Amino acid sequence: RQLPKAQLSNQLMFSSILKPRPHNSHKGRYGDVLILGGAPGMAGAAVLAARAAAHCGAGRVFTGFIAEPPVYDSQNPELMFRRAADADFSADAVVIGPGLGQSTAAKQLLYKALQQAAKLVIDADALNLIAVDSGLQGLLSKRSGATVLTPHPLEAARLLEISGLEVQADRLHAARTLAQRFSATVILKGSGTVIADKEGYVFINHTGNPALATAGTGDILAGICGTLLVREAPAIDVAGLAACLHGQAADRLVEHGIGPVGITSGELIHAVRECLNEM
Ligand code: B4P
Ligand code: MG
Repeated sequence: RQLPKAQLSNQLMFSSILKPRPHNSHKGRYGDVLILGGAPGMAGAAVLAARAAAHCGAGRVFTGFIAEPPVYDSQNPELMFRRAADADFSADAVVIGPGLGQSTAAKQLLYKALQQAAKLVIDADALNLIAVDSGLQGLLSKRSGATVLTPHPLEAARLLEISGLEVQADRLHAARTLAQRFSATVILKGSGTVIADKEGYVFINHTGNPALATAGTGDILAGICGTLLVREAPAIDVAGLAACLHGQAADRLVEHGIGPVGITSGELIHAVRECLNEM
């Protein structure tokens, strides 16, 4: 069927990542994704990232909770839950941050995650911990595996030690500075998400709308990004695709009369899956 123009160009732009699944394939081929976070009172953030990972095609999704782990997720019982302290870091991609909190246990977990070879997405309180700890900053800058930081403007401001207003006044500069300072790919979130890497490449994402201005959507983006990172492609392309897909899903919900007010995480995650399969 006819694709809208924007969707067609996104498809061409990301065609190197969007390969069809061979008939004779198995879950081992699509990667293990490990989500780390879920402190007491914030377990839901880690669950949202894990659900998003499962809906983006991860072979297996493990979640390590700082809090006592839920027995299972009744909506997505294929997700595997354990204590963060027992997490197996042999996953292909690790997402650390959703609902992580800033406890000593959270900081220790982040130290460990930064020293692993796995591809890594760093979100939320993991970014806030890095902003105030030079040891963590040193480990981050030395990492050899692909690393994606997903700050919203306030998290970016903490990392750069400037105000949120200054970040917003020159979002391109803020994203590029973060990418260079921490030797990582950066997704600076918000309307007109900026994706930048340390080589100086930049994308500005035009999908998305204020339906995304609600709690939990950032956790979903982190789960999408971790899962797509398993694919063999430059981190900046993966980060661009993740932001594009996340926004496109929200645009679809609004087109269908769901939102912009009151979209829920489940609706967004299902729309992400639809957009990814169409792409
Ligand atoms: P937290 O309390 O740390 O919020 P959170 O747990 O990180 O929420 P969540 O993970 O669900 O959402 P996130 O923003 O990561 O901090 C929130 C506070 O930070 C706010 O109260 C505000 O003070 C500040 N802040 C956050 N974003 C800001 C912004 N853009 N400008 C100024 N201050 C800001 O992820 C949200 C996702 O939705 C991202 O992918 C984002 O790109 C997308 N999104 C949100 N609004 C959008 C829009 N209008 N258009 C397109 N995309 C949008
Ligand atoms: Mg967030």
